[in-house]
Amino acid sequence: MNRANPESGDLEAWQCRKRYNGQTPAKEIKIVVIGDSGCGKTSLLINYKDGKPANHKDYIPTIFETYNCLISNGSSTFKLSLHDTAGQEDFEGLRTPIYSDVDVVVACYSVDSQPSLSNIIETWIPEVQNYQPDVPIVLVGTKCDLKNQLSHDQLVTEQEELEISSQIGHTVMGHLQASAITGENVKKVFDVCASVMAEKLSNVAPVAAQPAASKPAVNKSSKTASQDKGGCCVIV
Ligand SMILES: Nc1nc2c(ncn2[C@@H]2O[C@H](COP(=O)(O)OP(=O)(O)O)[C@@H](O)[C@H]2O)c(=O)[nH]1
Ligand SMILES: [Mg+2]
Repeated sequence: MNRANPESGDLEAWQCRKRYNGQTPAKEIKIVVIGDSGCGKTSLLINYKDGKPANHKDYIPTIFETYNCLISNGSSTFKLSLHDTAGQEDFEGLRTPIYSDVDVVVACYSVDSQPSLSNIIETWIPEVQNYQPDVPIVLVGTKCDLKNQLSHDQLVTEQEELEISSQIGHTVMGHLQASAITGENVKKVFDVCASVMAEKLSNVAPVAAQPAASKPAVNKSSKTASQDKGGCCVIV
């Protein structure tokens, strides 16, 4: 999908508006990114916003301001409204207002942190579902570049990832691994969010969602292709 910031007034946004013939976005999609502190939420959002890989030396703000951009799959154009939960990880009372009217939740864990994966099911999903029981979830294993650097026992296992996904159940609409350092799958995370909404609006089961929504499984073809490049797998 193509994207541009409609408010920035920059060349890309102008080209985007021109390409869509001034078309009004079909819907604003509110996306909230949750997960343990340090798992890489802000980096993921910054990578998506800037369209380039993050650098370890880059300054990562604690708070990522709400960011709006247009995204189009050719037939529909959406305005994405991206919300970080920066700095609020330890304060549930501060977080809960953000769940109001959320359309899609991006739930992040880091592939080098088993506790961050466990907390998806122990903390994050129960909290979100307390406010929005049926909200679609896109599960994201962040920092997947570390899979090439760390030993097997320093990483969460695929079995553990699939178990958490299956425990969440039918609201998981996609399960990916991404890296804000290499940029692997970052755009895809938000493409999946938009396609979930597009399908929801057209009342058809999301294509990308079907395997994860029924029974999470590794997409063998994606995995093989990306592993060939030494990249990250897509678990949808
Ligand atoms: N290797 C690696 N490190 C990352 C990645 N994303 C974030 N980090 C690092 O993880 C730390 C926490 O990132 P941040 O985005 O602030 O996490 P947040 O607290 O969840 O928002 C920072 O030191 C980042 O440089 C990634 O994709 N790969
Ligand atoms: Mg942050």
